[in-house]
Amino acid sequence: MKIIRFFLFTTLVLVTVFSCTTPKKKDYLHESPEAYNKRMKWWKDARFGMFIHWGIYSVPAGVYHGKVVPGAAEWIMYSAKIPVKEYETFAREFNPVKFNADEWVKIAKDAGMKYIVITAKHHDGFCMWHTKLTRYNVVDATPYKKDVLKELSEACKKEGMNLGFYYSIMDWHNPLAHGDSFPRYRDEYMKPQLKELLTKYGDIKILWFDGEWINEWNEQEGEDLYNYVRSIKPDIIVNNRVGKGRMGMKGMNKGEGYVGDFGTPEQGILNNKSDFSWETCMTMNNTWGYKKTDNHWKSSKLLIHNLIDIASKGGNYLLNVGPTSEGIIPGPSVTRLREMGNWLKINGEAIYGTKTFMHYKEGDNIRYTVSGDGIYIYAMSLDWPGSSLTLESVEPDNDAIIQMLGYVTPLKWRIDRNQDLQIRIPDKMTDENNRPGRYAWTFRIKGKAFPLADAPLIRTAGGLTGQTILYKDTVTVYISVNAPGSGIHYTTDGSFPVPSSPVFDKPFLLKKSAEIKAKAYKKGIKASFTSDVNFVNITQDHIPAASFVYYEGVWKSLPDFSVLRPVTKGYVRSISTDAVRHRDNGYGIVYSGRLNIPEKGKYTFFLTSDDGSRLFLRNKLVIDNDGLHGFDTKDATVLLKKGKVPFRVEYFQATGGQGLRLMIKEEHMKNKVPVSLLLDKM
Ligand code: FHN
Repeated sequence: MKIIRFFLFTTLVLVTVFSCTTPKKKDYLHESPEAYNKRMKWWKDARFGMFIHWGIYSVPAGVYHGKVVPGAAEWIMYSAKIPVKEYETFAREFNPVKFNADEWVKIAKDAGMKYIVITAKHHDGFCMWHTKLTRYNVVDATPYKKDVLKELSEACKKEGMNLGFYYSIMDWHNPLAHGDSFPRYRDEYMKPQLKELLTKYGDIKILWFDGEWINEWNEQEGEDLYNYVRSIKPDIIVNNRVGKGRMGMKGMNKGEGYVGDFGTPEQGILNNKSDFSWETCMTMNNTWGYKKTDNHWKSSKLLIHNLIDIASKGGNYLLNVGPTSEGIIPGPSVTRLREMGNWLKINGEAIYGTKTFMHYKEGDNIRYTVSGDGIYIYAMSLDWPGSSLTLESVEPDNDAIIQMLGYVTPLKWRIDRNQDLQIRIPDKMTDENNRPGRYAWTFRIKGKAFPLADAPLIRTAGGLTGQTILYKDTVTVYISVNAPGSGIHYTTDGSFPVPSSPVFDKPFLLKKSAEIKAKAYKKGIKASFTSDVNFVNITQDHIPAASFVYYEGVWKSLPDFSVLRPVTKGYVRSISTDAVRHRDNGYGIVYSGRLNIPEKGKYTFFLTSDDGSRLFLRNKLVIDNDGLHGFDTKDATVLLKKGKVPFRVEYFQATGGQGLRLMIKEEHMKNKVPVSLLLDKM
């Protein structure tokens, strides 16, 4: 008995001593919402940052052995299967003598960007700082011999620009980073490098991990790495690619509890607001790293509209530049950033430090934000509103002063007969030179949200919805709304539904084309947004069309649709998925109809799809483009007589990219045209 007592006593003493002397590793994974919000505040207020993909991949710049390598330029080592030893020689050609860190920071600052995230180490493993862990770095391996991250960090400090580093967990250069030796890469290489980056380059604010998809990495290691970097720099902000929560390019987590401070949608924008912090990262063309042949630049208008849309949903916009191996940010990028900066100089208060509004949008062209103090509502119009702007979802204070940002004189406004806010636009602004800026205009309103339910759902018995619904002969119309205690009022002549308009109390039959509008009212007060659907009777109006049958399922190749139960069926005026699909992944569509072949001749069909598709003419397979693949095209040439030719297109989408296109070219035609132009009347 004495021995047991002695053992227990000794253990107790050891545990007490040990726990007092070894510092307890702080667990940052269970931070309080208050602490999280405090740490994230500057980042959420910032809204707009510059992503920089810069490395020795800018030397080949997307071209290898004289051939343009498909895909993003920073992947060239992988895409062109360049042996490590050969790829390393690019370091000897990397000499950014025109690099001027102050200039880069000024470009970002003039664009209205509040932070910069630059690639410290991308997948190729080349280190853009003077790391002690390998000589495969910008100081030891290039003729430039200077630490570009140090230059940039100093320039950022001078200008008060927040700086973050991108770090790829995946590493194609370090032999330890594959297979069983990965834990050594993680502990003996990756962690020490991250410590260098967090302690030798000033007040680093963000770690932007990537390449987490590799099999060697798991969520547990992500949590450990998150704790590790925050133990070095507690206020650091870390994206969700530190762990395994990300749902691919959609970027948000597949559930609760995954590690990381914000979601990272890539090349796309969330469809709605999100309670979880998020940041869309996007290229201005189609490549992150510099690619000499990629001049597919997004317009300044689109980039500004993206920023507005993202802000209205509470997100950040991390917009990429890919500098050349000389250290130059491409001119088209600089031009666009300058235009964004000009827009933000006028409208920035509607973006920076704002919160989301009850309704983040109205129609297709209005986005809302709310000032951080809640006093102002900002309505941003993505197209020029003309002589007046009508807003359904804002109730201005009685004495509200409504202004357009960039124009001092308060605007005239009233509540119109539809109970909506109507803002008068000064006549002189008909001349666009008299307008405050270009691309989008912000109206600042003191008031509150008018609580409105979503617009009533107008559909057919078969579940067809959308802005335009084609039908044959007759169609039964159903209308529903989620606005308890209200009545649905509708019109069939395109006029605005008011409380005196007919009440929808049962489905009704349509026999001709009609524009139907519907709105909920409760005791005469508007209770929903307004729906507007065009029903087109393709029989009566002799509209060329094709029929479609829509299915949902998960396939790796085209299924036998004849044994599947359709979700909906209807008619389309073009062979495309947008008007038909109900979701982005896991669906199939069969189109059929007749083509009016104008004259006898040789016709080449071009069938492009992501994922699989097939074309049949007179029920005979003509093109087989089936399978899981990118937006690939297959073609076939057939001899056709003049007249009507029955066709069928089968298509399925698994996941990722999606799309379908069917073009045709007669042998004497200069260009191919959409097959839709040859559709026969149903
Ligand atoms: O593979 C990388 C790619 O090169 C680029 O860095 C993007 C930017 O977010 N991230 C990965 C693709 O998801």
